[in-house]
Amino acid sequence: MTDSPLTLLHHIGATDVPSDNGATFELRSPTNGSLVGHVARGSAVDVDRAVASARAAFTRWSNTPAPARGEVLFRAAALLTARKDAIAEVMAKEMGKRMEEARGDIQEAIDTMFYAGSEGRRLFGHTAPSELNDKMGFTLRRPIGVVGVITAWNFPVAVPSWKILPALVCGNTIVWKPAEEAPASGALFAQTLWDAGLPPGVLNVVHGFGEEVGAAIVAHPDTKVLTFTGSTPVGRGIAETGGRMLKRISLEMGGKNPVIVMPDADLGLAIDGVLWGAFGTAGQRCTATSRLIAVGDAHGRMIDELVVRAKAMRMGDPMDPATDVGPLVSEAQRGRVHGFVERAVADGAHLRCGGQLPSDAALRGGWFYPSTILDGVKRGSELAMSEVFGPVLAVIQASSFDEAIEIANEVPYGLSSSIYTRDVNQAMRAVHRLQSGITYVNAPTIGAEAHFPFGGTKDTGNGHREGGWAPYEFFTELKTVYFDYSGTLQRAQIDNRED
Ligand code: UN1
Repeated sequence: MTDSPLTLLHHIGATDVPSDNGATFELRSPTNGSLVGHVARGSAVDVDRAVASARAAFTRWSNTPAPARGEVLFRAAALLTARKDAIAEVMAKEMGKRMEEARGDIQEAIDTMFYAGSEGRRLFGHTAPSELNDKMGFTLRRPIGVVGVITAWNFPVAVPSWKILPALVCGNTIVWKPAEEAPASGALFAQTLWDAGLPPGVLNVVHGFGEEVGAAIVAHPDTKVLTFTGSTPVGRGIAETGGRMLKRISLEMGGKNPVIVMPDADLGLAIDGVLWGAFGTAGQRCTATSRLIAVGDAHGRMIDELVVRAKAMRMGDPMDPATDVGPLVSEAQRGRVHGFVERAVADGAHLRCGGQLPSDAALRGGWFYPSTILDGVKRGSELAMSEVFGPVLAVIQASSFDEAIEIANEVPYGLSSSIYTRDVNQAMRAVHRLQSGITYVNAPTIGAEAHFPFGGTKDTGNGHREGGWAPYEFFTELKTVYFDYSGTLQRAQIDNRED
């Protein structure tokens, strides 16, 4: 990769195109403010063209046999594997993810390519006997049409892959708005699909901002399916607009993910897990561990070491292997995170480490924020309840397993949760009682794998799951076929009754 700024255009049909009105925006590195590129800034006009292109491509793509659609993904997986390091560098540069984690982000998309590609040879339906002779029933999965995809910046390749790849294998065509904070690595992921032979118009990319491009995708009468990852307020707005238009909508939103540590746990393991869960990706994950619920004396036995280890984490350039924590994605995001910390302190929480903007000259050019631990966070307080999306851990004490479960469940979100214990009965009880889409036992709240369903309860989502086998139902219309080979009129519920 060269260091000269990139030029990023929309991709509509077979070609890269500028915005209809010529507008662009600057993409700057959150590490040092350097110019990463100039990006086309789309509007409703560009979305309209992209949707028309996706509609035009639908007939041919939806009639391509599903195994052949899957083979495109296998070819793309080989390309993405070969380009993994180069794309990781672009990702690290544009949104500040550490190289090791950026590679992991891309690996998750490679894994999804293999899973989704092979789904082209399944897309199973059901068969069942009919209540009448010489008749049978079965189901088929049919593509729906144009899917509008809107994604967040924190997993610029993995999360889009969870949406785009199943949608493609199911025979739909796509208009995608990557996050404006991380459009370049997303575009390189899309490029692997085009280079692998995805026909023109099947995947169209329009860059830009939510109010301009995202809103136009949501409101367009021809995007029959919408899939979104981002904040709960934005997701609610999408559900309102899309709901009125009877669109099928999958929303993946916030989290306030707890790790419960029981006194009988392997505390060394729990400390490793909490640090990785809370401060990996600088806490900028929907799944980040944002609450430690320490039960009984687990609190006193782990808090000091947790603080010492968090203090020792090195902020720095995401390209430097010695860095533990990269920058936050933007000045606005850092301001937001710091605001949460300041209000928590004012509310009586005990700041044990971090919580201050770094003064080190080497870090002043970027949006760095130290790993921060607040102890004694009160139940029901803002920091106990709200998603921060930064490297901030709220520590809450509980006196018993039951109280810990109650605290874990009292937030509006339900994405991921975790319990550390050596007691299998207690672990299994927690699995049943924790109100979240994902629960880990003796592991932190992050680390979802491509072949399992991902998503959450309550305000985290609207009932759908990405990952694994789940999205293939979402991206298809179920058709039930009754096949009567009796040659006579057979009336269900009537002709097979003796009474
Ligand atoms: C997200 O934060 O939006 O489980 C996705 C994890 C990652 C995916 C996170 N595999 O943390």
